Amino acid sequence: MPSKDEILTFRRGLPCYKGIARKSWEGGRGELTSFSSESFPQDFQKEVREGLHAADKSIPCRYFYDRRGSRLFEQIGRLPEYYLTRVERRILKSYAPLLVKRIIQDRSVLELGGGNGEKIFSLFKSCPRRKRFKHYIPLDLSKAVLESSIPVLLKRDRSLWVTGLHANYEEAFKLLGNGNKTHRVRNPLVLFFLGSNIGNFLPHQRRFFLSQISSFLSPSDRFVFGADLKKDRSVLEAAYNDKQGVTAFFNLNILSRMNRELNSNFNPKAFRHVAFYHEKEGRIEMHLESIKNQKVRIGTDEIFFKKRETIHTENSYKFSIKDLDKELLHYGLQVEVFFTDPKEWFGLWVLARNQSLPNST
Ligand code: AVJ
Repeated sequence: MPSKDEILTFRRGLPCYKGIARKSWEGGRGELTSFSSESFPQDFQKEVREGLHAADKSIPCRYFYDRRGSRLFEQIGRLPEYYLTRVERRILKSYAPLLVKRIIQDRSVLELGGGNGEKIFSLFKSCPRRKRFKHYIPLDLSKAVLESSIPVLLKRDRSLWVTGLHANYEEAFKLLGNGNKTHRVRNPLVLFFLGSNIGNFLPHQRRFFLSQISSFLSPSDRFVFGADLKKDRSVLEAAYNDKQGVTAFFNLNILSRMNRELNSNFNPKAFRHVAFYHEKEGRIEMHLESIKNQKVRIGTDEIFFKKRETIHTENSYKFSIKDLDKELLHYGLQVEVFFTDPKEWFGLWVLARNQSLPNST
C-alpha cells in the first residue's frame, strides 16, 4: 500500500511508478517526482568513505554535479577543446528533421540526465508546432535543474506535459527494469541518453545498463544515445586538459563539495588535476593527485595521502563503432539509424529492440 504522500506518477498512458510527489505546476501539466532525495547525502558520505579507504582511492563521478559542478560542466561544453558537446549538437542539428519525423513523432520522450531539455527542444526549432511531442520526461540527479527548467518548458509550450523524475541511474535501473514488470499499455517512448554519458559506466555496468534498457523497450519504443568515438590521443587529451583550466576546476570542485557537505578539510591547492588517455582500457581517466604527503579529515575520519597518490574521479570511455554495434546486438538492440560527423569523432545511435530475439530477462 502506498503511504499517504506517495503518489503514482507517469499518468497519461505511461506505467505507474511509486514516488514522492514534490511539486506540481499548471494544474498538474508539470510534475516533479523524487525517488530518493532523502538518501542522497548519506550516499555521498558512505561512498566517499568507501572510496577513500580503498587501496586505490576513488570517488564516483556523479558527485561532480552539485550546483557549482553542473554550472562548470556547462562551461566545459563551450570550451574550444571540448568537442563532444559541439559535435553532438551539430549531428542533432543536421538530422533534426529526420529525427523528429521518424523517431520522435507520436512518442513520449524520456531523457536520462535530461537537465534542462535544451538539446531535445533544439530539435524542434525548424519544425512546425504540430510535430512536437506532448510528453517530456526528464530524469536527472539535480532537483534544482529540474525545478528551474520545468516551468520554463511549460510556459513555452502550452500543450506540453512534463514529468520530472529526480533520481540517479541506479534508481533509473529500478524504474526501467525488472522491478516494474507490471507493464501496462503505455504510449510509445523514445529514450534519449546523450552527451556520451554512457562513457562513464565501467564495461560491466554498461552491459548491465544495456540489458536493462533492452528488456524495458517495447517493440515500438526507440533508444537514442550519443557516444564519443576513439580518435587521436592528442585530441582526446586536450579535451580534458583545457587551456583555461575549467576542467581542472570542475575536477577539484569535488574537494570543495566535500568540505561543504561532509565537513572535511581538503586543501584544493594541495591537489592537482590529472587527465590522460589510457589506450588499453580505451578511456580517459581523471584523477586528483596529492602534491605532498598530507592528512585530511572527513567528518570523524582521517585519510592519509602520500605524495603523488591520486583519487580516481572519472572514467570516460571512447568507443569504436564496430565494437559497440556488436555489443548492442548482443543485448538485442538493433541499429535503426546511425549518425556521425565527417571526421567520425562522435556517434549517435538510434536503436530498437530486436524482435526476432526473445525478451532477455
Ligand atoms: C558528461 C560524462 C560525458 O566524460 O566527457 C567533461 C564529463 N569530464 N570533462 C565526459 C566530463 C570532464 C563528460 N560526460
